[in-house]
Amino acid sequence: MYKLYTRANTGGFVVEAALILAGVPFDQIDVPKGRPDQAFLDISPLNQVPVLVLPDGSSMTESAAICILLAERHPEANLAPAVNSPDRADFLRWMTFMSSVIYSADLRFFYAHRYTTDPGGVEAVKQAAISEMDRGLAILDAALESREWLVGDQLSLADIYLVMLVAWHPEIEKVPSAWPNIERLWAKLREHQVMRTLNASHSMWPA
Ligand SMILES: N[C@@H](CCC(=O)N[C@@H](CS)C(=O)NCC(=O)O)C(=O)O
Repeated sequence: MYKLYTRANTGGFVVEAALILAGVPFDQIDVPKGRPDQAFLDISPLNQVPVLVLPDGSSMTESAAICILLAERHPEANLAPAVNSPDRADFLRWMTFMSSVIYSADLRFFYAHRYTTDPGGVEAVKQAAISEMDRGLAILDAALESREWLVGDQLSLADIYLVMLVAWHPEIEKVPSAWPNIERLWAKLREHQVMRTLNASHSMWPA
């Protein structure tokens, strides 16, 4: 059985969504923020969630990689375009783009003190992080132009990953006017039954 180490309103959101959509049973362990125990550090050396322990007992970090693996292991759930689908390249591209560009910009905003040795520089790190989020979201908004879904012609984990990231934007009120295509996707996912259920425990956005 899978075991998901997570915490509300973190990257564990999309992994939990993937497991639920795949219809596979899993144990969920809440990892409180703060001082970790050694057992958790052994599977997550950066003390970050999510961590997924696989049925064979091995474990992995990195939300995008976890999503890609779950989609591969549960093809019947259509969590992503199939490995040989023409849409696969877009899926891999956007998952990696979102985790490397936007998720990391979120971390620079929320953990700004880690990204400067100048105590007076924290605000500048935060502002630069917002600019980088905005640059990435503009690219994704353009990719969504005239498309219902980010990848292919149906919901995939890329859409859920994008909505998770946009929900963390520190200037959330600007989403509808700045990125109308992302807002359109988000509005649709806010009505999705699994997202509604998950949001009740994660409080990613106002119900
Ligand atoms: N690259 C990792 C980032 C994971 C991450 O930064 N998780 C945050 C929560 S969203 C965390 O656990 N932060 C605690 C910390 O960095 O101390 C991923 O994509 O899974």
